[in-house]
Amino acid sequence: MDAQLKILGPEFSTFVRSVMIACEEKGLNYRYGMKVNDQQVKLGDETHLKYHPYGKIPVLILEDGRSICETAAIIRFIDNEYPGYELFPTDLFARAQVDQWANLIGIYIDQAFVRKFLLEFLFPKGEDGSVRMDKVEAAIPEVNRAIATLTKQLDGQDYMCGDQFSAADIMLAPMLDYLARHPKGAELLAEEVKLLAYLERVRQRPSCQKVLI
Ligand SMILES: N[C@@H](CCC(=O)N[C@@H](CS)C(=O)NCC(=O)O)C(=O)O
Repeated sequence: MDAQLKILGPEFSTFVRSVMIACEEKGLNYRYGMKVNDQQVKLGDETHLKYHPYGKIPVLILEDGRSICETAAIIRFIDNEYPGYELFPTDLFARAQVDQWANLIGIYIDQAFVRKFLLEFLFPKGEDGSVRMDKVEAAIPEVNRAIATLTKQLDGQDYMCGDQFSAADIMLAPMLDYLARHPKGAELLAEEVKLLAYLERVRQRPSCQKVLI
C-alpha cells in the first residue's frame, strides 16, 4: 500500500495506538507524531483545534490534507477505505455490536482504566508531584467494574464481539495492555484468567506485536 497517512498524536497514547493497529491490520504506510507539514502542533493550539474541535488526539490526516478525528470513526473509515483484514463484520447487527463495544470501550472503559486510574500514576498531580493515592483508591471500584464488564462480554468467545478480532478489540487492546503492564493494574487483573488469556491472544497478532511495545 502506498498511502502515506499521518496520525496526529504521540505513539504512547492509547487511542493513537488503536489507530496504528488498524493501519497495521490493513498493511498501510503511516507516520505519527505532533508535527504537521513540519510544524510542531501543541495539544489544543489553533492548528490542533482546526482538526479536532475539542483538541483531542488522534486525528488521521490523509495525503490530500483532509482529516478525520475520533478514534472509532477513524477506524471505521480505515476499514471502509482500504482492503485487507476486515475490522467489522458484514452482518448489520454484528456490525452494530462492534460499534457498540467500540463506543463503550472508548468512553467508559477508557475513563475507568486510563483517565481515572493509570493517568494518576503517569501524570501525578499531588503535592510535589506525588501520586494522589486517594484518587487511585477511589478509582479502583470503577476499574473492577470495567474488568467485570469485559469478562462477562468475553464469556464463551475469543474476542470482544465473537470469534473474530474486530475494531472493538482494537479499541481495547492498548488500554488493557497498559493496565496489565502497570504493577497496580496487574494486581487488579491477577485473578482474571479469562481477560488475561484474551490479552495474550490479542498480543499475539502481528499488528499488536508491532504497536504494543
Ligand atoms: N473521544 C476521543 C478521545 C481521545 C482522547 O481522549 N485522547 C487523549 C489522548 S489518549 C487526549 O487527546 N488527551 C489530551 C487532552 O485531553 O488534552 C477519541 O476517541 O479519539
